[in-house]
Amino acid sequence: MSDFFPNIPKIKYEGPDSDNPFAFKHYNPDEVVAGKSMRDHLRFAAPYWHVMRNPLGDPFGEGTALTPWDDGSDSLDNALARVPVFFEFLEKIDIDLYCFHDRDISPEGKSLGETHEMFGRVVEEFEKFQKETGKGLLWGTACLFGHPRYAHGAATSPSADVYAYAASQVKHALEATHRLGGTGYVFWGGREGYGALINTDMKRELDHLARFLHLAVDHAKKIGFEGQFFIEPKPREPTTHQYDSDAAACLNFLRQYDLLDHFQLNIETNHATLAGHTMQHELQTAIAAGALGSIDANRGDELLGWDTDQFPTNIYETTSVMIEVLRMGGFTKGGLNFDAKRRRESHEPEDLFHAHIGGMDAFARGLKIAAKIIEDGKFASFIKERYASFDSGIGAQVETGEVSLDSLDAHALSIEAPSLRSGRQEYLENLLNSYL
Ligand code: XUL
Ligand code: CO
Repeated sequence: MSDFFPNIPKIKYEGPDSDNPFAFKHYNPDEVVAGKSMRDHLRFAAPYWHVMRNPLGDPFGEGTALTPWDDGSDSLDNALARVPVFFEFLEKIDIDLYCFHDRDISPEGKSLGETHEMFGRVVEEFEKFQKETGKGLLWGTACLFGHPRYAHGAATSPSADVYAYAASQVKHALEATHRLGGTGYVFWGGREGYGALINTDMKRELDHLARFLHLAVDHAKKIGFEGQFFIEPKPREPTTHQYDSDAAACLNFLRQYDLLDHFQLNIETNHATLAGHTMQHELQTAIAAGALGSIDANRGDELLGWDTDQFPTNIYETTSVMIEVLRMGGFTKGGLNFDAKRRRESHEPEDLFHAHIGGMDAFARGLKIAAKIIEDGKFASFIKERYASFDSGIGAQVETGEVSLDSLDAHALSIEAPSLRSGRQEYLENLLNSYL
């Protein structure tokens, strides 16, 4: 394999005492934690859009990323030339899986037919490199938000022709995902929302979106794709209001339109915080509905308040994420996709490695700490005890549905007024810190 990162060695585990910046200090892929290797627990994936296509611009300045392998053109040849670079990156960073949007791996052609043709050619190249390297696809998706034709939405566009274009892209992206053995397919509805209600028929747009997702489910059946469909919630950015604004909104939509059997959620940390929730809140909301599927691992900047897609480095947060992942019994078709980019100032290829090493080590620590917390069972037994009044007597009857307002009224009248018990939040926060 050619060498696009000549000064970067293959990244290996050297342990917490190592001062080699190009080594893992905590991520030891084959080490077994809670009955499974770290590699299998964490199922890391790298996103093509950030690793290969993000120029690192911001709203006030152009991109800074140094990409000596890229001629800067939107040609098919350039798209093909990027593929070996990406697979070399995956090899060196020791990440087994990746994710892509159709339009970040191949360009838009002069016609839709030409676009699909070029896409097919690049997918062939991915297939070849997957075979050579043993890397696999976590999930694919279609970019239904970048092109100006989607300015009013894709599946929620007021134009039926735009809707058909979007459907055509999904058909091809889904078929490519199937061909590449992807275990999932994501919908992130970047433009599926509105800028203003004054020109919008919300009910019709929601109906169209649901129909669109059903069409994808039908097509998956037709082609034999058995991967998992995911919706990725995000509030605002880019639209004023996005229909998939948070986990609860997505679940309600999926339930209303009879889609809950076919979809799970792909929860992203920075989207959770933009929605005014913690990541753990979004994860628990999804888990409570049996619908947590996958995670886009990153973090926001508390001082900025937009989708900065930074690499996850906060051990407190990675621990809380891994507690939820372990509690749900681990990933099946999902994984931890680093939907994260370097800062504009970190523009050299080696920064890609520092960024991913940091994210992987932060999640490795989170995994180990979470496993210990769960093994010790102190939090679980505290919470169990806190709800113990529902384990027997009137509480148990509430849970089994054997009560009425009359029987609860009679019970309340027959007892002493309930005493107030402490929730011990600060005690538990101290206990949590003792593990970190
Ligand atoms: C956008 C975002 C997307 C999805 C895939 O904020 O997170 O990159 O992950 O479309
Ligand atoms: Co994402």
